Amino acid sequence: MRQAGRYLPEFREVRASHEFFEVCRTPDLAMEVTLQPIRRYTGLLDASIIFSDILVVPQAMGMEVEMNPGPHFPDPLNTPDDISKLSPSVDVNKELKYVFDAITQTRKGLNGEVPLIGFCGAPWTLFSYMVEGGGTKTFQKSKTWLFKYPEESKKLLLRISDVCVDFLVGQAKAGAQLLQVFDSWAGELSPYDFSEFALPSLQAISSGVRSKLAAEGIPVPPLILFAKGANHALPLLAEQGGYDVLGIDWCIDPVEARRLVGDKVALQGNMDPNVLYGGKDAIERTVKRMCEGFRKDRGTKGWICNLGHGITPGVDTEDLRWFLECVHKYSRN
Ligand code: 1CP
Repeated sequence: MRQAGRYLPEFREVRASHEFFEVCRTPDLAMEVTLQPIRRYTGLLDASIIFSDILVVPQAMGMEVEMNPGPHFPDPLNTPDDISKLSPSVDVNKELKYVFDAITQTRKGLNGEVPLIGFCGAPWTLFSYMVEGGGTKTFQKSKTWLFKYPEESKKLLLRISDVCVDFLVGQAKAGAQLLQVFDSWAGELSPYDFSEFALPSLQAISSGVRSKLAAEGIPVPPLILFAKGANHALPLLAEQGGYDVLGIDWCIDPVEARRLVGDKVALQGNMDPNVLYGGKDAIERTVKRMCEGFRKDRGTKGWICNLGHGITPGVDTEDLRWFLECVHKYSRN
């Protein structure tokens, strides 16, 4: 997850001759970079994630997004009046067909080796990019919206949810076998504001995806939510979120996370990705402790081993292999 490709030389090679969104929009290229880690780490990975980005949803809603090298919106939503600049209705089957095509093609390319995860960004995280016009450390503009225009903010958040529902439903139909929602900036909100602004839009996604797929007689794949930094919300999300799996970052101990969610959900996580810079001994020690923390007898719902956020570009590919080998070794029992 998280711009993970960049640590791989074979990914950087593809990017040297293709723009970021060109890779997203070209099913052959999206499949190629999705398969790269699966090929390199044969037998060590249990799932793949489709190559795309959370920002394809704002694009589908009518906003221009550049990647140079981080996301940049030349014309962000400065005030609620700017909402009128968004497309009044979004036909995801037209606007995001390229993602669906990439998923179907990648499923064929994977040939049953590992399942394929589809994903989207969470409304609050997408809202912050659409309002700020890119990444931010202060969240000044998006917080101004929340506190100055709370009703308009809620409306926009739910409007983004509607697009996310159709997008995830389309990904499931195209062949995605799990669906993950990334709320990367959930931790920027107070517990009160998380419940007020982020939670309703996350619930709208889980309930919308479940009911729309059920209405068409299509099995609902497991739904994963990663609300980074919002560990305070784990009990609430386990109880009311509507997701099967909750991702956790490294700022919570696995035993504590399991205690907070009980047996309601599976957990996914949570090693600090920066441990990958610490060398083989540090990686082994940390993986061993993580596996012990998520031990099976601590809960009947499972654990998906993952990092607590994405792999950063400087990670050594052989240190990552060592991480995966340690996971297999210490999670066996
Ligand atoms: O030049 C490049 O290749 C850009 C690097 C890159 C990549 C490889 C970006 C730009 N996006 C991606 C792919 C991507 N993004 C995936 C596919 C799997 C993978 O290769 O990692 C996924 C799941 C994402 C999701 C994503 N994009 C998130 C949610 C997860 C997270 O990181 O918290 C977010 C916040 C984004 C926005 C984004 N896209 C790219 C960058 C550099 C950023 C973050 C910028 C910022 O910090 O604001």
